[in-house]
Amino acid sequence: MITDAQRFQPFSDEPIRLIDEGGAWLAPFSCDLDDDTLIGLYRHMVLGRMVDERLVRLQRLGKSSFVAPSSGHEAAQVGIAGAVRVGSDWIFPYYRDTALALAVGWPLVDMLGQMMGTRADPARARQMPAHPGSRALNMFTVASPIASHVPVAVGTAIAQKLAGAGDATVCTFGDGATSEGDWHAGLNFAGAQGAPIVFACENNRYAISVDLQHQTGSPNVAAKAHAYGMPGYLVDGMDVLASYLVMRDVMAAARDGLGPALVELTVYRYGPHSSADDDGVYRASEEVAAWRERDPIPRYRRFLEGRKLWGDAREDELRAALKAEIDAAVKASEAAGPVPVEWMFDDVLSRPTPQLERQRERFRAARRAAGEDVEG
Ligand SMILES: Cc1ncc(C[n+]2csc(CCOP(=O)(O)OP(=O)(O)O)c2C)c(N)n1
Repeated sequence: MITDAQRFQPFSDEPIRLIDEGGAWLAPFSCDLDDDTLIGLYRHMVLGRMVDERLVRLQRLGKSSFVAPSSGHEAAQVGIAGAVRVGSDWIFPYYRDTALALAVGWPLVDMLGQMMGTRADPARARQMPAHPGSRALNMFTVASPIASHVPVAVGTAIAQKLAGAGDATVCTFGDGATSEGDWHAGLNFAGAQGAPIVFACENNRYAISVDLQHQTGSPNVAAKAHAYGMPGYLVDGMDVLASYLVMRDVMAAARDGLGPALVELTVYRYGPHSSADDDGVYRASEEVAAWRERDPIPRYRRFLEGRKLWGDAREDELRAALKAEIDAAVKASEAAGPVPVEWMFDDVLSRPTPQLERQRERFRAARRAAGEDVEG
C-alpha cells in the first residue's frame, strides 16, 4: 500500500501528474476523492475561467481600469485553494489569483466591486484592481511589489507555530518573484525556523516578457528548495488533481509540524500579462495555440466523463447557472455606484489632523463650486 509520505517524491525531474491529456488516471494508487469533491473542483475551474473572461471584457468596456488575466492557471489555483482550511489557515495570494480567491469563498460581488472600484468593494476602492483581500477568509491583501508579501507570510507562519494551534500559511507568486531578494530572505527564514508554510509558485514561464531561461540558472524553481532545507515539488499545474493532492499533503505536513515546502506548479497564461501588455511582441501566437490544446478545463472534464460524472447536459446547466451568478454580481457591483472621492480622506489616521480636516473642507468646497454632488 502506498502511504501519503511515499506518494509524492520531491525533486523529481518530471512534473508530478495524476491524469494525462486525455483525462486518464495515471497514478499507481487510486483516487480517494468523493464525487462531490471531484465535481466541486471542476465547478471552481469553470467559474474562474468565466469570471476571468468577463473581467477582461469589463476592462475593455472601461468599467475596470486593470486586469491580470488568469485563464490557464485554474487547475493550479483551484488545487491550492482546496488545500486551505478557510478561516484558520492564512492565504497570501498574488494579483493573478482570481480562481483561487473565488474558490476559497471570496464573494463574487466583492470581487466585482474591487475590480470596478465601486461601493461594493469592501476595501472602499483603495487598491488597484486585481488586489483582493479578506479579513473573514484570512486572505492577506495582495501587494503590488513582487514578492514583498513573502517575508510577511513567513512571519505569519512563525506566529502560527508559536501559537501552536496547528494552522498553516500558503503563499503564492509567479516564477518572476523567485528572482527577488524578498523571496530568498523569506524562504531562508522559513527553512531556519521550520515555519508551517507552503510556497506555491504558479510558473507560467514568463515574468511579463522575460522568459524563465533568462530568470534563473536552476533547472526548475522547485530545485531552489534544496538550498533552504525544505522539499521542493515539481507539479503539472494544469492537472487539477495533482495540484490539489500535492498541496493537500504538504499543507497537512506543515500543520503537523514537519516544516515548510516549495511547490512549483507549471501552468501557462493564455492572455497577456495584464491589460497593459501586448504579448504579441515576445511570444508567438503558435505557442499560445499549442498550450490552448492542453487546456486544464477540458482535460479534467474528460476525467470526469470517464467516471460518468459529467456530460453535455450538466455542462450546459453549470455554465448557465454561473453566467446568471456573474451577471447578477456585475449588476450589483454597478448598482452600488462609484465610491465618493471624499473617501480618500477617511481611514488614513484614526484621528484626522486639523490640516487634513482643512484639506477635506477645501476639497468639498471646490467640488460644490464646480456643481458636483458632495457627500457629507
Ligand atoms: C518589485 C517589483 N518589480 C517590478 C514590478 C513590475 N512587475 C509587475 S508584474 C511583474 C512580473 C511578475 O512575474 P511573475 O512573478 O512570473 O508572475 P506572473 O505575472 O507571470 O504571474 C513585474 C516585473 C513590480 N510590481 N514589483
